Amino acid sequence: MDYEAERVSAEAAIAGADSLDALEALRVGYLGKAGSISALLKTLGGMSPDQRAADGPRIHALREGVSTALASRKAALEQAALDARLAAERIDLTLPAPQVPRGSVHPVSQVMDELAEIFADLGFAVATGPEIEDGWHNFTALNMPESHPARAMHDTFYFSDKTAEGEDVLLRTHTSPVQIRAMRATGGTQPLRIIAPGRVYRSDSDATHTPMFHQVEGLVIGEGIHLGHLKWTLETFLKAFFERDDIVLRLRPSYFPFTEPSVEVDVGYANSGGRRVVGGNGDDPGHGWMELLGSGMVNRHVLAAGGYDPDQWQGFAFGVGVDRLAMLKYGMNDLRAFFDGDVRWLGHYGFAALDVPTLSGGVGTVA
Ligand code: 2NL
Repeated sequence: MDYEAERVSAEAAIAGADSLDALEALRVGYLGKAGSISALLKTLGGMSPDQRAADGPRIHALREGVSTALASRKAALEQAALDARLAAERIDLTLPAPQVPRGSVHPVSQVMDELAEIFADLGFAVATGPEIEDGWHNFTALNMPESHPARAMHDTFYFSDKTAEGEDVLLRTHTSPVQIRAMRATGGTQPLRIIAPGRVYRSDSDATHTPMFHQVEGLVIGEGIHLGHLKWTLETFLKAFFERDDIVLRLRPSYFPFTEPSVEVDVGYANSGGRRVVGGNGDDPGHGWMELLGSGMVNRHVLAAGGYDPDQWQGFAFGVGVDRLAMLKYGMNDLRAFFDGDVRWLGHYGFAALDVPTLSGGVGTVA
């Protein structure tokens, strides 16, 4: 038997195998249990010692040659299969990414950002402070002593403990205590122009009240500040916020413990298909007045509690509900939906993260 010719022909067949399956079929044909080379190996047992000494090395060389050829063809075919797969599954990393659902900015956050921007252009800084307050900063400093009926009217959430000074511990019912803290921080020596936006809490819950809501208060302190400054500031703010020039205000005398005189501010609106649209004179046909803000000149007791000499300094202040402002501007009608966290509501009323407010309208930036 010409083992060498057998090896050459086997190696040629192996080199010509064009798939891993064809190669496996060849392997079984040569080296499998019933394979031709396996059969040759079995003949060694029946040979004479001389013949075995002569044929043994040849048959083993044949088996070695075929094994090596099978392994190298297998590696080549696998490499070709991998190359083909890599070519087919190539990813273009420069293609635009598929759209994925994104979060959105809550209307309350959007309105707070708008307020901060409008008032920044009028020279107001944003002040923040603790939501857990003491009775002195939340009430006493605002001209509401222990016995004051307004204190009971605030539906306050109280904690069970007291401060080291024996004061009540409570959730702030308005952002005024932030302003008291800001006043005291100047030592009563400098004018002040701040807004204090944030969460406030009252134990009250129905269709138009939630136990947590958002308020922004504004405070200006200076020498010679008067009601005219208050009116101009609120008018300028509301025109910028509602993005219209025909905002008409009506100021009515009112009462707050922390301001004297106190002024309630109504804004004219038009009835438009059952919806109230801010703008126009409330006395005109098809129009009305809606209460929007509370404000007034800072009460001298409050100036004194803030560390200012009320004979030298004057100030005005105002407070407004942010949730209500958002509803009016963006047309929501159910306050409770604000805090449900329903992604369908958020998707509908939410703002894109980079939809930065641009409401400054040329008032001019104050350094
Ligand atoms: C309303 C009324 C108001 C103030 C808030 C204030 C703060 C200080 C001193 C004086 Cl530190 N006043 N804040 C003044 C008038 C009204 O809010 O109806 N808010 C929704």
